[in-house]
Amino acid sequence: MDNQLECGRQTLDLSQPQVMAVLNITEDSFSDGGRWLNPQRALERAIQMATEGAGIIDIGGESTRPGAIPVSIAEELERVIPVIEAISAAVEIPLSIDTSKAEVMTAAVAAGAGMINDVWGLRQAGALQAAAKAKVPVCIMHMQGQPENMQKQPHYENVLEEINAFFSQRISAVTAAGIETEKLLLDPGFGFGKTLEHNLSILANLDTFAHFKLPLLVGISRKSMLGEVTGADISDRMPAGIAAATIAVRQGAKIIRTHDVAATVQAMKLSYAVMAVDL
Ligand code: 8Y4
Repeated sequence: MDNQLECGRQTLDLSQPQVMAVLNITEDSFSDGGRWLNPQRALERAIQMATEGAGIIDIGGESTRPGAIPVSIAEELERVIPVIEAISAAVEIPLSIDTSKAEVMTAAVAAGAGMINDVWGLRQAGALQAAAKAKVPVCIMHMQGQPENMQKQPHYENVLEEINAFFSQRISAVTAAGIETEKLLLDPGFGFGKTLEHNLSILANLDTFAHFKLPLLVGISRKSMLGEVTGADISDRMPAGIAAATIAVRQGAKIIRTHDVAATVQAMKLSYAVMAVDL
């Protein structure tokens, strides 16, 4: 079959749009309030996500929201490794590790993760080498600045051109480190060093990244751009998130990272059914 992404022992079918379910194992995550810190609760939620039709579960132990406090390697390992072990033994779908730290990438893949999702695009110490050794797919996300200060004064001459140039540069660096191009996914990083205007411009023009011929992943769910446009607060942004996901898949996005699994899966099924119409 074509368009199958091999994620370690699992496969992700990219012949149709897939939902990446967000599972935060953090104490300070304002979306989940730390409810998934306990491995048992995380496992229950993961089983529910898989049942709701998620194609992959993204497990993160380090909050990357603007202004978040960095987490130590030991703390991050303690949070995510037991959860990855438990979930990979219980669910069939691939797991992704949301981390920028080389040590966490290595341990997470050994524990059963089949993809690396790095908001730093493998720019932190040792990450290129760790990802090359892990031999699993890697999502390269664009971020201007760093989580501590990225929303201070985001500035671009041309946001689309600059993200394009970043992707080109990272593809070169990553392939030079021995990672196959076929293992890469690209993500413009909504909200990571971007104003509302930048985010809307990226969403309106996502198809400008199609020329790389790599799967596009996007994460818009619950983000402030949705609140800025609609006035809805964080717990009330799902309809706007669904609209954004639909706009993205219509332009070729293959993976939608979201907190709202069942609703997004349903919307993606409808979008794909319409996209498959050939007359
Ligand atoms: C409410 C809840 C409001 C969460 C904002 C947020 C992306 C990502 C994140 C993304 C990829 C987030 C780890 C930020 N966003 N990875 N990670 N793409 N690949 N904020 O857009 O969800 S964390």
